[in-house]
Amino acid sequence: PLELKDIQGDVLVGLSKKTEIFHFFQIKDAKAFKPQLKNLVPHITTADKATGEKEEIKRFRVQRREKVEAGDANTAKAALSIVGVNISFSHLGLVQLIGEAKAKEINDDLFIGGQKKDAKDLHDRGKTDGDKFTPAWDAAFLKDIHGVILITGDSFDSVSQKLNEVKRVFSKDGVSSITDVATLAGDVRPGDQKGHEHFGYKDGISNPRVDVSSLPKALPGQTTIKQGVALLGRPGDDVAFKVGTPVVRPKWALDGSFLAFRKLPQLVPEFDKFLVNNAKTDVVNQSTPNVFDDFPDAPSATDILGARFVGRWKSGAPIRATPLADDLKLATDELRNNKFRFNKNSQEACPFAAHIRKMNPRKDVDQETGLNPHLILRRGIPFGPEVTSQEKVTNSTQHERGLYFVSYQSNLANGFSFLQKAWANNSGFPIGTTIVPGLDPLIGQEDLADPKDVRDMSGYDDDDVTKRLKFDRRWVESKGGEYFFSPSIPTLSEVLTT
Ligand code: N7H
Repeated sequence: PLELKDIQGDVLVGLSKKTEIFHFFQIKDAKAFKPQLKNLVPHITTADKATGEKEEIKRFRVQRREKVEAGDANTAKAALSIVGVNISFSHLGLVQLIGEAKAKEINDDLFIGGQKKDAKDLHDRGKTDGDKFTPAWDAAFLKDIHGVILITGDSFDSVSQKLNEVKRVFSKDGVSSITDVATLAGDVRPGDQKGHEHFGYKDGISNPRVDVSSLPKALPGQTTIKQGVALLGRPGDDVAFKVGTPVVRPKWALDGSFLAFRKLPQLVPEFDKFLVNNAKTDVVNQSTPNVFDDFPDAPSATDILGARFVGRWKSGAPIRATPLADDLKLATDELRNNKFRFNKNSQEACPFAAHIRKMNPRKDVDQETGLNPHLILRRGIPFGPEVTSQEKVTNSTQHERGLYFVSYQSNLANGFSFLQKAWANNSGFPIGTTIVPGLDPLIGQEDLADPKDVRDMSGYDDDDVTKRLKFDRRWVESKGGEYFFSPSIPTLSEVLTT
């Protein structure tokens, strides 16, 4: 049976994070690295530990609120320091540890090939030279990366301190067994933007629940996926597109999960400017008196257009349930904010191409065979500073910011890579609609080699959903990434260390 103590915490539960460091490395001396990896295991946050910590944080918050309400100012400032550690390896990293033949037993072509090889098919920007495609990525991601150490915590200080501690584990007599490739840090946004990504939309509302009895019960509208959609070697870990056909996996892959990492910078002022330029002018504006008594905070035309791109208002309220105006109560009510299904072949309430409809087409496709195998566990974090007043005035990005996207899935060709290629980048998805949906406005990438493939969508205007809107650019452009494997704890301590 599956045990939470055997699985890395970020996979099934998610590590608690205000700040997160991704430390990408190469293994320089595999012989020295292996026993050191064994020493790292006690530092790793397992799924049962992560569950306990989540509960501790909840209790802490409740207590703090009570104390604040009672007027205790000192307690209000109290912080809870929880630091998490996880580790994952690329195919090249596994080759260093167990040799090429054994590493290949994992039986996942996209993982074995690495993300750089998948970049062209993902429609990342890049250069073609004969048969060779080099994505326009940051230099670090063009290098060989063997693994990534994830460190999460409540402050940059505590995660940096932990990273130093972890680096000492991989060092003996001043000699390290690993070389740094890059250390990237992400942060939850400040103040009332906490939990929102840089375009301003609340993130982390919808994730599937994995069918494990010791995990919390599903919330209304939350899909429970088979264990094997997230974990290798478990029921539901199926051959790509062949539901019910288990992939052959080696024993050592059991309870591991593939981690897809993407560095996704976002052009926020440019995105905002496009919304302003293309918002309808005939809608009640925030500054004009409001005609709807029911909606004292009627949204601006710009907010409506943005919400139709995402499928949720900035607050997180789903437009399928509240298409005309935001609803803050609905947004924060976890019993209701996921409880909706799309109206098949209709995009009046929510465009087919809206990001959350493309990524989780509830009711547009068959739930068991067409949808559930493609659900992923998202664990990303924003990076970069807040938009400055100068950037706002000039409508142009001067400081890089965006999302460090992280997803876990048992099969990359069913999970991340599929979602990007088959749904986000595919103008014809969802299929069978009378109006061509178009691309996901946020992350959809057109084929740059095909002049006929345009980045546009229908359904942006709820008065005439046949109208199409052409996007003037990509507001999210991948700057790199890699596919990793997050092994189970037994595999970390027994297989990769000998
Ligand atoms: Fe997306 N955004 O902030 O606008 N995403 N996403 N994503 N995304 C979601 O429901 C965003 C990206 C998914 O179950 C929300 O939790 C941004 C990639 C999936 O209903 C928001 C970027 C992929 C869901 C965003 C980005 C996905 C989802 C709503 C890039 C996969 C759940 C919050 C910079 C290939 C859908 C929520 C569901 C939700 C945003 C990337 C997938 C607001 C800015 C690359 C599966």
